[in-house]
Amino acid sequence: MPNFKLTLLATVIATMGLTSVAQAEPNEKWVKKRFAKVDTNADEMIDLEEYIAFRTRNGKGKIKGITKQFNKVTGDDDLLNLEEFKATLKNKKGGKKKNKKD
Ligand SMILES: [Ca+2]
Repeated sequence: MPNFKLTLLATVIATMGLTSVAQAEPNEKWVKKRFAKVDTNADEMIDLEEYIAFRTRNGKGKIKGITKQFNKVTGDDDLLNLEEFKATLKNKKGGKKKNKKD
């Protein structure tokens, strides 16, 4: 049944393709969705309170460290915009998945 094998192979390749997409760098749509979730008062900026709530939502994370990171990323306006939020996500990932195909 060569056709069956071929179909199976195609399915496996397609599944792998989808998996890679899902694990790739956070895309714009995903980041915006995430941002909207963190931005609980929907003013399109994340303030320290919202950021702490987001980072400690699993009961993990130290407020002192989170505040420090927040201040570092926001610069001088004490508010996190979409670009800065994206930067915090990238920092967290650390680019370790670069050679994941190996
Ligand atoms: Ca906000």
